[in-house]
Amino acid sequence: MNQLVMQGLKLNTPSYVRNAKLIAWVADMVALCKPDEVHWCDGSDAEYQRLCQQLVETGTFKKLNQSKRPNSFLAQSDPSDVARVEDSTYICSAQKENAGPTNNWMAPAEMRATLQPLFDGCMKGRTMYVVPFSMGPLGSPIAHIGMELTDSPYVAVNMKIMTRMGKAVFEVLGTDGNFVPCVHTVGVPLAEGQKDVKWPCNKTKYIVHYPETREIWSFGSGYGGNALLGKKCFALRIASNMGRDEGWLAEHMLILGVTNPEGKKYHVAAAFPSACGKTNFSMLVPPAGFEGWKVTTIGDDIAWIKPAADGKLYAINPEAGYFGVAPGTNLLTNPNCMRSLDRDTIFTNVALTDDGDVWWEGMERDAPGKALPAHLIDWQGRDWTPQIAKETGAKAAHPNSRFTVAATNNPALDSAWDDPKGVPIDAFIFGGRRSTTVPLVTEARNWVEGVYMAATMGSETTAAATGQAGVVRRDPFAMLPFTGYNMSDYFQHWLNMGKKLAAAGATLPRMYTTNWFRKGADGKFTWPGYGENMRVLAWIIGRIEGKAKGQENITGISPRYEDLNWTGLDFSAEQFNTVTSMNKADWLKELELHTALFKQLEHHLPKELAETKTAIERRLAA
Ligand code: SAT
Ligand code: MN
Repeated sequence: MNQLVMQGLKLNTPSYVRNAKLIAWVADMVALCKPDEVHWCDGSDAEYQRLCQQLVETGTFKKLNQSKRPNSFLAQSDPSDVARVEDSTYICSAQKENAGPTNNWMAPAEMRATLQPLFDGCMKGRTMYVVPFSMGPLGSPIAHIGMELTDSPYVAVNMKIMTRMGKAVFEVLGTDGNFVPCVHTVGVPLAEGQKDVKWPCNKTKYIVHYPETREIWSFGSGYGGNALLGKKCFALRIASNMGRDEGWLAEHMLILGVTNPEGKKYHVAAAFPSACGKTNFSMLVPPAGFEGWKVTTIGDDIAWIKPAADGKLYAINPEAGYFGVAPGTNLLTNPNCMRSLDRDTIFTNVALTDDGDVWWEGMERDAPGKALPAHLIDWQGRDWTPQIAKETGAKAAHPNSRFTVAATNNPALDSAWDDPKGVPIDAFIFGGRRSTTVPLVTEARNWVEGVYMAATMGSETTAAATGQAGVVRRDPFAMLPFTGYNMSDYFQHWLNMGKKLAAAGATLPRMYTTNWFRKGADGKFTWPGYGENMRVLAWIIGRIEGKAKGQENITGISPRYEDLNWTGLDFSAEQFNTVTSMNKADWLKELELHTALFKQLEHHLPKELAETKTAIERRLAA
C-alpha cells in the first residue's frame, strides 16, 4: 500500500468492506493496472443512473425516446467487437490434459508472462470499477460470490442488471469469505488529455481462466460474455470446475416451470447452444389447444444444479437478468420478452429509429405486411433504408445484437426464481440446431443413454461467436465453448452424478433431445417452433406422468403423430414425418461423426459411451 500512496493512488475502500484478502487483491491490481481512480460499486439505482448518464456524455450510450422506451439506452460497439472470441479463450490449467482437446491451453506461467505486460498500465487515464456480485440468490447454499475489476462503465451497468450486484455482497462476503477474482480491461489506456472513443477495445484479446486458482483475466473486448465475467467465464467455465470438485453441475441451460391443467407443476432444464432460442423457450406462451397450461421462467441461459438431502437435483439461475439475442424477437415469437423490453433495457448493436426507438430484423413480423421502417441508423451508425438493404443485404441490427434486461421485467417470471434453495428438476432437454437427421424429440431410456445423446449433440453454429455461422459442429451438452476442463472428464462427472443419485434411491430426471430446426425440401423450417414447442413439452410432461405414449427407435423413444396434441395447429402427418423421420444413410453418417468425436476425446472417454454407440449401431444394422 505504501507504494500506492507514493504513487498518489487511493483505493477509496468503503468502510463496510472488511475482507482483507479482497482489499489486498484490489491494491495489487491497482498497482498493476494503474487506473486514475478507483470506484467501488454499491449497486444503487442512483449509481446506475449516474453511470448511464456518464455513458451518454462520453457517447457510448444513446438515451432512447423516454416516452417510447423509458429508462433505456442503446450502445453500438466497435464493428470488430461483436461476439465471443472462442479462438482467444483459454483454459490455463496446470496440466494440458486437464483442459482437454476442446479448449485452447497455455501453461499458466507462460500465460501470466504474456498477460503481465498487457495489464501493466492498461487502465491509465480510466477509472477502475470494483464490481461485487453474487451468482445466485444472496447467501443461497448454491450461490457464489465474484469480484470484477473493470475499466468499462458499460460493463459495470450491465453487471448491475445481470447479477445481484452491490453493497449487500460485502455483507455475505464478511471478513474472510471467498470470491472469484475477475479482472477485465478494454485494453486501451488513455494518455494525458487523450479523448476516448465511444467503444474502446483492443485488437489483441485474451479471455483467460486459471481453473486451479479460480481466476479470470479478460483483455481487449467490451462485449457480452468476453467482458461480463459473471456469465460464461465464471458461471460456466470456472463453475464447471467447482462443480466437478464439489459434486454439482454448472450448465448452459434455461430453467422453466410448467404447470398442467390439473395444477401440477414440473421443472425442466434445457440446454441449447447460444442463439438457439433458450430465452424464447424459457418464456413460452402455450398456444391454442393448451388452455390451462402455464410456463414460467426461472432462468434463460445458465443453471447451477446441486443434489439436496431429498435426493433430488435442485437448480438455481445464477444470473439476475437476460442478455438475449434481439433479431427475430417479436410479439409472436416471444411476447413475454417483448414486454420485458418495454423499459429499463440496455440495447447493444440494434438499429436506431428516427424517433429514438430501437429496431431489429424480425421485429415487424408480428403484423404480416407491416412496412419496414423507411429510415434507420444501423448498428454501425450508418444510414439504412429498405432500398439499401435490398441492394447490399446490409442488416440494420447485427445478427448477434443483444438486450440486457432484469429478470424482474419478465411478466412470466416464476415466483421461485429467486428462491435460495432452487427448484427440483424433473427433466433435462438437450437441443441442437440441425436441418436434417435428428428428430423433433427423443426420450432416453436411461441416464447413460441421455448422457450419450447430450455428449454427441451436434449443432449448426450461430452469430453468438465470431467465425462462420451455419457449420455443423459437435457441441456436447451445448457446452463446447464453456466446459472449463477436459470434456471426457465432464461426461464422466455426469455419469457419476447419475450413479450416485440412483444409489441413494433417487428418481433421476428424465432426459430428452429436441430439434426444432429440421428443414423440408423447400429449405424452410418445417416445425413452427416458438409457442408450438409446447406440444413437445406437454408430451414430455405426459411421459413423466406415465400417460403419454411413444415408440422405440434406434436412439430412444419418440412420439408417433397420434401421441402429440394437435388441437389448434394445422400440421399434417406428412409434415410430422419430415421433422421426425430417421433415415439409415443419414444415421450411418451421423454415427461416423460420433466416432470422430469419440476419437478426439478418447483420453478418459467413459466406456459407457462407446458401449451405447455400439448398441445404437447394432439397432441401426438390424
Ligand atoms: O457469451 S454471450 O453472453 O456473449 C453470448 C452467448 O454465447 O450466449
Ligand atoms: Mn448462452
